[in-house]
Amino acid sequence: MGVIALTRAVSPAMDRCELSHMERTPIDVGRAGRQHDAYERVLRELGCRVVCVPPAADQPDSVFVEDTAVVVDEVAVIARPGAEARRGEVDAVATVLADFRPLRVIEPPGTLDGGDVLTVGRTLWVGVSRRTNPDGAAQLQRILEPLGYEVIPVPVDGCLHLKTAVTAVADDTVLVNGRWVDATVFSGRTVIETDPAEPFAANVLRVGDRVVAPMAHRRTRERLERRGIRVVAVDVSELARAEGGVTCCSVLLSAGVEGAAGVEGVAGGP
Ligand code: CIR
Repeated sequence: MGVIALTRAVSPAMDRCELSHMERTPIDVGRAGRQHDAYERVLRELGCRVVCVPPAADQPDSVFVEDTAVVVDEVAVIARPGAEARRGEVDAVATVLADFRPLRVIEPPGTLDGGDVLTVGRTLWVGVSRRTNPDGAAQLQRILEPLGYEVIPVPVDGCLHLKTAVTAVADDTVLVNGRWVDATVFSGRTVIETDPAEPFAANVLRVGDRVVAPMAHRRTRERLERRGIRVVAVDVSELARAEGGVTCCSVLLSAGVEGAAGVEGVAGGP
């Protein structure tokens, strides 16, 4: 089964991005665009069909398309970003996703950023963070548990999203910065710690049997390679200045399970 990767171009207004845990430093938007092009090329080389959401020049963070949706085989859940300035990003993504999946929607007062959702098989860990509130996590649970998914809320502290602190590098293995998330919630799985000198290195993107990881985090890459994990390095240094990593710039979904069936919310459900 193939993989579709939704992406969205870098906005010329990216230097007005949201920032929570990082100092603002000048962003070379042209260079960010070239890095994003190279990222899309890598996804294609790894076998993804890249589908571009129409660009949003006036939405500084729109390249970080991951935050706008959570997609499983049965449905696409349209997120409600915790940063108010980002809420306008979701409509265009929903329009594209409607071609591939029935849509569900996170409704007020819930907030949820896709960057807070780590999916491995039929388990989803949801970071409760400054962006995703308990109501947003509970709505995701109400949407997905009837479909046979287990949804596990996890407190996140000190970083932007759950996936800033942890991602999966194999079905049974997670890459974790234990300073930002309690690694014991992944018990039963192998835990690889990021190199202490590379706190942002836990954000890697698994595509098939490869892991896409930022070039800047050499020591953590070497840790992964020593465990037999095949890593493809990409330069995302300008995107990182906007507090973005490699998962943020795409939404991956399995191809071949498409079906569209309208929109349905869950607020106020049982
Ligand atoms: C934000 O603060 O929302 C953006 N500047 C960065 C979002 C990164 N997204 C992600 O990690 N999923």
